[in-house]
Amino acid sequence: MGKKKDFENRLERVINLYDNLDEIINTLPLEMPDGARDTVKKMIFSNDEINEVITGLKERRPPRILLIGRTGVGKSSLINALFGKYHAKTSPIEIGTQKLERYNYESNGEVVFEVIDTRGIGESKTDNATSAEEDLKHAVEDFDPDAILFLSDATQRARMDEDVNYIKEIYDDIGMEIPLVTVLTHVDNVEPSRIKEPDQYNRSKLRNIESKKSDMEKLLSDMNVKNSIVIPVSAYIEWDREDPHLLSPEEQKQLIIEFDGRYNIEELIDFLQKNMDFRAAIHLLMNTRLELAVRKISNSMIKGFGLASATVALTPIPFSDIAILVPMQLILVIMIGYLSGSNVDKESAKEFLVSLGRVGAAGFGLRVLAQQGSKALNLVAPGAGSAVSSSVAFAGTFAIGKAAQAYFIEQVNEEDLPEIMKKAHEEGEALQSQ
Ligand SMILES: Nc1nc2c(ncn2[C@@H]2O[C@H](COP(=O)(O)OP(=O)(O)OP(=O)(O)O)[C@@H](O)[C@H]2O)c(=O)[nH]1
Ligand SMILES: [Mg+2]
Repeated sequence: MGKKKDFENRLERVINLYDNLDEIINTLPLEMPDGARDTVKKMIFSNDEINEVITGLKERRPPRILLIGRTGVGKSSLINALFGKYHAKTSPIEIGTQKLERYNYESNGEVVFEVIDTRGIGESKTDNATSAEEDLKHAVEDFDPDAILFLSDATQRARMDEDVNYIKEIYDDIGMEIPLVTVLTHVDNVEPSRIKEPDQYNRSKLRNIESKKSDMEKLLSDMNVKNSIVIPVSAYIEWDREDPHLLSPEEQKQLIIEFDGRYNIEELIDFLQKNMDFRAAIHLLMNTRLELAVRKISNSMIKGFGLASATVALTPIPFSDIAILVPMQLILVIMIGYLSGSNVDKESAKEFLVSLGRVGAAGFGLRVLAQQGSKALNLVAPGAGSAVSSSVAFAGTFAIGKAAQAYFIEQVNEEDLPEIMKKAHEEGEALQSQ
């Protein structure tokens, strides 16, 4: 089974777990006071963050990207560089009267990217500039891009002013809601241009790249283009056949990287995944950096369950907070287990939770677990003194989630868990005080 297929199966399991949460909660291997199971359900189902993650997983979809840049600046190359694979383009559909094309990138019959590509810069002014901008504006409204990538060639200083001028006009029109990235392309050609291996860039090359970046930043800020970060990249790849764009999609699929000159593409992916819609970000990562997709989902899940735990502490309930928190933590552990693809079930997740208590790491829940061992999970003792503060509840669940992530996903050794929990607990406390 392919890595991606395997990952899709794991996501299905997580989604299924959520969709059948009722049943799961009713059969958790815990003794719980009457009515506690309903409270657990309510706490999880009413949490916005958890909802958002699950909805994001269910509705994951290809990112929609607006690419702006001159002919030859490297728009098509950048997309292939993002994937590290040559993806065939569907036939472009022309939009409006100007050079505006819409197409998809596909892999194994599946759409991985939807793109609108505009070669507007410097080429539209002569004929009919107003209608070019109008076309673009309408296209953006219809297309609703997740991000705008504005490409400028790092080695063509003379053009940068013009490029920035153009982007400003567009940006003023389109508005500032959409993440804008100014991508400086062709940085492998920055002096000393003989150095092409990205891991061999020397200090003078790195300094020159840095200075191109500051030039661009200054131009943008002089033009009052706010909120655009500048990311210098090289999308340079030599494939095992020449003129890959002339090959058939069948042949393109077979292309192999002969020389990989890509530089800083990871930073671009990272910015995009952090700043675009969750549904699109998951899809992007599934096709580019699968491990990061897993971590992003589990991090969001941990945060969601942490916040739900904090809510428990703030809500008056007729039994001990712990009677609600421990089952929630157990469900979080099961979810992370499913996400990791390991063979966890309710029982083994419970054992994991108990063992966390046994290692005696600091933090809520754990202290309780440490004191009482597995008996702590026989949650029948309601009463006074059992309430916890919301920050303690958040940090405790957060730490347990991080420990599960480390153990199931990153496969760290059990001996390292106490230290990981301690750090996570501190991190959880710091997050709460923000
Ligand atoms: N050295 C180097 N060459 C690049 C880089 N990016 C693209 N190229 C080359 O530049 C040429 C043009 O790249 P494309 O990706 O086709 O440019 P484009 O912006 O899609 O051009 P149009 O489709 O005509 O608008 C190709 O020969 C690429 O191999 C880069 O980062 N470094
Ligand atoms: Mg192109």
